[in-house]
Amino acid sequence: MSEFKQLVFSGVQPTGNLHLGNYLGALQRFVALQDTYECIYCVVDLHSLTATLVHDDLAEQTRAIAAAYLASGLDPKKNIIFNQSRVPQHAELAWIFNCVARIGWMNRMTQFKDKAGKDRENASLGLLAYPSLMAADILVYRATHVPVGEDQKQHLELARNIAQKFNNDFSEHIATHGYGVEMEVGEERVNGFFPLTEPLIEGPATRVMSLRDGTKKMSKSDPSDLSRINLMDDADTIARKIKKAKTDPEPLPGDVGGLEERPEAHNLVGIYAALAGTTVQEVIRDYGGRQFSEFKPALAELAVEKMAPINAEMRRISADPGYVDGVLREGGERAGAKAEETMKMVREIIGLLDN
Ligand code: AQP
Repeated sequence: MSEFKQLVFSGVQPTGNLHLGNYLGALQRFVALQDTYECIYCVVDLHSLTATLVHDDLAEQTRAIAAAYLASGLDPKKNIIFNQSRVPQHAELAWIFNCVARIGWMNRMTQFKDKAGKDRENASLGLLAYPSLMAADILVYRATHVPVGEDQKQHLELARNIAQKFNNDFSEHIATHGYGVEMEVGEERVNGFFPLTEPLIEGPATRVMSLRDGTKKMSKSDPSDLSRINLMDDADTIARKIKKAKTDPEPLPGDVGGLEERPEAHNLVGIYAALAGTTVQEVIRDYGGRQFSEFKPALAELAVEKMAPINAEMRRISADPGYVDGVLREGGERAGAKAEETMKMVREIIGLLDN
């Protein structure tokens, strides 16, 4: 029996300006994977409704994320690039997964706890069910690999739990229809309809931290703009934010172990390594023992060198919204055809009348 075909899926929400964390944790990785995998990259606009239901500029923000994908180097011919809401099969499968997943699983999600805060009873049902839609985004293509930042690890584990429960609950129906695929799970070989998708959380910047507080994730929703480098920041702004980045008074350590307990230093070294396409070890080899007054200007220069072309390309692409819409439309058609293939089988497995 055949194995699942290797396929990469990932997405970014249109909830504000993209920052260096999104770029290093996600976009830069997406670009690296396009040469070795078949890839589907989505602007997950339905997810953004869990943050704010009413957006005045959702279409603009959706285009901006797509422009960032293209400006970072994703090829719309090689990959499928589209926005989630164009393919209603995502929401259809999410509903089925809402009936597979357990409320207890959702309640344990740290992102839900963080975002709902103290007033959980007043959070939207969509915020609680978010990981179920994320599982559907991935599994409607039966994707095998998902490049994400560290913050999404728990959601990926939940997607695996959902896939496994669906495979178990419907094992007889899956077998009756002959839709099972063999896969390796640990030491065992098992048969199922959905793959147990692997997260790809790799490289020196899987969790880029705030420039103002090395213990907090760099985030679009941080009220301080100085906490992050936005993809649309100009060279002066990037340099100023790095200069103002919080650090401690010690020089950089002579070995990597010396970065433990120094979150701000660790963060800046990780950012440097990811931008330079090298490792934290190599950065420490070059800069160990140097003061931040030397390291920060080098980091600023590197960040400007890497980000300026992306920034310029984003501006160029964004000036032609017709082009971006065309990419998303065409990608949506290709994605929709693949998603419908899966959903036809899912409807049969479940026993929904669909003829
Ligand atoms: N700080 C980060 N470091 C590394 N990767 C990150 N990602 C986000 N922040 C970091 C990765 O970027 C991808 C897209 O994220 P998203 O926009 O879908 O969702 P998010 O994680 O909610 O982004 P933010 O900036 O943190 O937004 P808010 O402030 O709304 O919570 C994902 O792969 C994510 O891992």
